[in-house]
Amino acid sequence: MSDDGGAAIEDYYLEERLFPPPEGFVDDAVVADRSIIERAQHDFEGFWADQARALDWFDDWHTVLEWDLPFARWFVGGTLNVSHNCLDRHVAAGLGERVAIHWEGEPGDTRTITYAELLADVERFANVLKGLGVRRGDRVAIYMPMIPELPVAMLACTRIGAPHSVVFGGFSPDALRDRIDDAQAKVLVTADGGWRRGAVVALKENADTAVAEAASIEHVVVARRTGDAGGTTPMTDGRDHWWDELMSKAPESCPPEHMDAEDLLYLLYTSGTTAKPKGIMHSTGGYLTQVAFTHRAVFDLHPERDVYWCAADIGWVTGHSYIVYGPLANGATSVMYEGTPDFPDKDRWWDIIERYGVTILYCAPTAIRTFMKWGTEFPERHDMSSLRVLGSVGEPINPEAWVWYWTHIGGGHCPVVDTWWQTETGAIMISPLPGITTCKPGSATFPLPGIAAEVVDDSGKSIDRGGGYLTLTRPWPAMLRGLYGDPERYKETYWSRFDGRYFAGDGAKIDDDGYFWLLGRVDDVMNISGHRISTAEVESSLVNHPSVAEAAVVGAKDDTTGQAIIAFVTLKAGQNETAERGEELRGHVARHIGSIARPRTVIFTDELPKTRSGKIMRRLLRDVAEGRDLGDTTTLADPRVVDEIRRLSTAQPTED
Ligand code: 7RM
Repeated sequence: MSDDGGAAIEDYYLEERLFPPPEGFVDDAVVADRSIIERAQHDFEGFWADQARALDWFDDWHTVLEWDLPFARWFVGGTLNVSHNCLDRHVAAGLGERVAIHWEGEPGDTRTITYAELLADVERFANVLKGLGVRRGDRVAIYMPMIPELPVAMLACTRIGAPHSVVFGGFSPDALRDRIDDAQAKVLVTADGGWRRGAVVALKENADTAVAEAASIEHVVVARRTGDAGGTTPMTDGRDHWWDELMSKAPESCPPEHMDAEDLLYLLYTSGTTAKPKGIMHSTGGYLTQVAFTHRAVFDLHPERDVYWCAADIGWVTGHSYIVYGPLANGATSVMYEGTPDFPDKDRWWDIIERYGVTILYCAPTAIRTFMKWGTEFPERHDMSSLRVLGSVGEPINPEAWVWYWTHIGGGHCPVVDTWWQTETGAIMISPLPGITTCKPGSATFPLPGIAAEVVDDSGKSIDRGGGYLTLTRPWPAMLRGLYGDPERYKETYWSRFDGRYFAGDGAKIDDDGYFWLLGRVDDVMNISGHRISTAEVESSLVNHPSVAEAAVVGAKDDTTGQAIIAFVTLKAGQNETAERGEELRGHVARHIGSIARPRTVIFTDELPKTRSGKIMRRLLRDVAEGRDLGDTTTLADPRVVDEIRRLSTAQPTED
């Protein structure tokens, strides 16, 4: 990253503007007292211990951190319970009537759930699980749509000390079976179906296929969501049980288990470089400490008055940390929405913000760019003056989308926090702090208090300016504790590339003012005639062109240059996909970054293939670009996109 377009990147960001915290934002920002930032710098263990003290512990820890690189133990000797921290203590503090979840289903049905009601459901469901033979330490698989029963199931697991493994509802039966198998889960919690763009996703049918080949499952609990709309649901006698029938028979009260701070809270599978998914292990005390702190600090959360909406799916880590555990640990009121932004129409999101008076919105750049593509007429029809803070996560946000978000959604009065973190880090690591940080659109700005991030060059030497690899140099409380059943792979994957450092897999650059810029996965770094060019950089340049809504760039094999840049581009409404436009875009990138970054081919497509979590499927695009077999596409948001991209890639490329 450093050996080529360093200067070119500077050129591109010459247009960078500074965005200080909006005037009159808040004078009572959660982190307004900068002394905590200083404390974190001088004594990071003491700082994290302060944050841990904000939780309820049954027994105090005796040691804040034991660090036997790369294995960390935080708050050693301490005991606590996550569901107690997320529910009981708020009810005990008199907040039982506060709304925990404003839930909205895709068809428009709604439910309002208070902390007292959520606690009651969680206690009952914890007893249901116990009744099915689940004991402390047993794994429970969860395969559900975005309905309130999902967080109930998760919290019930934490109450009895049974680690959960949530498998995203868009995954195939095979993917579900592999995850159940790896975790040796005893019980599967699912639903008859889920709603997606007006159609029923056959969850129970998928679950049946998976469980037929997953011998560890003894019982399946089925929540009712789609009912008859999904056809009749076959139930296997003795194995399958309706959620509501078990709940009506379950005892009301279930005291929380006293869990060790280091006990496994959950597994979350994420795909790595090999076919076998990695079971990321998260702990109890450290994880909850960091998600609760970051949720308060990064979103400037004032639980007594904020209405917070994280528009992710709980099937991904963003939902685990910032729909379920962070907000509930902080006693926040959240919106939880089952559907997609374009159903039944393009007003849905803004309508939700208006109706619930959402004050904090957290979503992905891919959503923001989609909204840009649709145009400002949709948000403009709605009163969104309740918004105070906007967040972004999942991939680098291009400056144009950042400024659009700031201007058209935030109305210029909301800080925009671009939050960098990973399934593995468990919680936000690099992000602005609202009310404090002066932002640069496209930059995640600085590591949070208590976090030590450094950019290193190829040899592992830390550099304080320029581009390289993002590493973490000290343990952090929410860090993964390992890969389930594979300690060697944990060491090898994260701790072996650079001595004594956690390597995040991301490229990053530090600018002259010390700001961190995430440049995408280093496996997305292209090598063109020996020059390293980041896919994110070229994408940023493309989406900066007024005609472009979205762009994904991949490096395809090229006999002369090693790799060639192939750009998949979605134009804004009303723009024409002509060869001239393709030429113009190639020239545009060459002007912005340098001719070395000029895409060889521009392919126009109506939509980009994305995983359900909104990440662009670069591997697939690379395959399309190189004309290879497409393999498994089950994590695609819309599989038809593949066909379209395949067709277009042969029909319309503009070549030199
Ligand atoms: C939270 C999440 C992790 C990868 C990570 C990055 C990319 C996430 C940002 C980002 C630039 C951001 N977990 N990423 N957030 N890149 N700026 N603010 O997405 O495990 O699913 O993905 O996502 O490449 O390594 S994840």
